Amino acid sequence: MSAIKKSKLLSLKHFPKRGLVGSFSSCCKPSVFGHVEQGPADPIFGVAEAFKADKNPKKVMLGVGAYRSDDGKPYVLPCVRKAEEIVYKKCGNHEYLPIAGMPEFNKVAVELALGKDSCILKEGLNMTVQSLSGTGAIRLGAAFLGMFYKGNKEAYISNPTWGNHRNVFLHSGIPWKYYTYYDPKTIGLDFKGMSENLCCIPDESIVVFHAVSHNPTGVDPTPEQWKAFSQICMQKKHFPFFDMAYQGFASGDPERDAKAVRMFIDDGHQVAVAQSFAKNMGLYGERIGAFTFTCRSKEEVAKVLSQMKIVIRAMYSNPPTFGARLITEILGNPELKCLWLQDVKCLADRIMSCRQKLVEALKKEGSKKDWSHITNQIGMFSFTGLKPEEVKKIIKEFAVYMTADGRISIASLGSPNIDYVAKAMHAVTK
Ligand code: KET
Repeated sequence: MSAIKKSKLLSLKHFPKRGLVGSFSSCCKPSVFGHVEQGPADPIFGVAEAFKADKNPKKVMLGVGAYRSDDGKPYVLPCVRKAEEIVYKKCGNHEYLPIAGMPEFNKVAVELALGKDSCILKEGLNMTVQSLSGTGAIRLGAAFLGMFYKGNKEAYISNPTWGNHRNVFLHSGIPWKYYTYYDPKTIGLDFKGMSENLCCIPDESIVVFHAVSHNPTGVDPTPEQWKAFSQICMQKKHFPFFDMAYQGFASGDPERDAKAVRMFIDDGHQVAVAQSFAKNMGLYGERIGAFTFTCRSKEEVAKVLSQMKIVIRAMYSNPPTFGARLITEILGNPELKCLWLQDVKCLADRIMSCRQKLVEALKKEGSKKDWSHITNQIGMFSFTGLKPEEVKKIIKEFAVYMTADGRISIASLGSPNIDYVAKAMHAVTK
């Protein structure tokens, strides 16, 4: 028998018989994925899945941080609508972008973060690339540090933090550890604990800071406290890694919200800055962001960029165009930029007024608890202080969905649901 015939016989004999009603699940060859275990649902997007499945007509979704208009609908910023028209009229092509992204976009993005007058930008000491929104920016920075960082290759993240920080650093080959951040007793920053922690972790550690609007607590350091952290990081030679997902969202003023990042740079630190345009431009699904390392020389910028391009090429080759075109129009055109500044101020103001309204509604319901932290906190979220069993109860009995740590997206509150949410919060906390 020829070799070909022999191998044909072998393959036929070993091929599972699937009659007309047979299926791949009854196949006799064990699956290569047989050992894979069920993973836990994402602590944030998992809430959205549970919400979708709930049949309660009164259900309210406060889990994912996405801005809603007062009537609870997704909201497209007026400046974005105008930019869309301009982009469509320009009738651009669908060619690949360069690996590092659209150069015009990278320029306006980093200018927004560091300030147009930044010495770093004037001297060309920034390595900036376009990224897949804020998550993608952090991922690029982490991947680069995983390969090239010579200091203590551990990421110190705040306790608590945005749940995905752990994943992103771990998947980039960088183990993470917590530093003290939040004090549940004062519902504020544990300044002493955090300072002590930053002093006693190994020198040259990577320290991840929320540049503004700390997620999930809504508690930001004061300028004096930032100064103290900057000094500690300088003494300890830590590498500050800023996650800047909410520039403009906290105060309504993007310049003011960039103060911490700019202070660290002015103090002489080399930093990483991961920017997202999901929230401050309402471009969640467009996945548009930017990542910057500040360097010490132009030669260093060129070398770091060359390696970053290799990282990007291996991950996703090059980024998408649409979001970059929109942002370039908005930030690069003085008229549209002015409109955006008004838009982002409106978002921030509505969030602040929702905080107020929620506290008033809780009082109206008869709650005697002190809810002043809701109005003191800043940004998209409020860390309500609801305990895990209260969160379970509010979801089960009222279909008010939030993350298990009691975080609510204030930006999802509005006229149709605010009284109902207050009633539910009072019922589970009295
Ligand atoms: N950093 C922080 C602190 C953050 O809250 C988010 C998103 C991101 C980065 C990433 O955003 P991106 O969409 O990749 O630009 N937070 C909301 C959504 C999410 O979990 O992805 C949230 O906390 O609900």
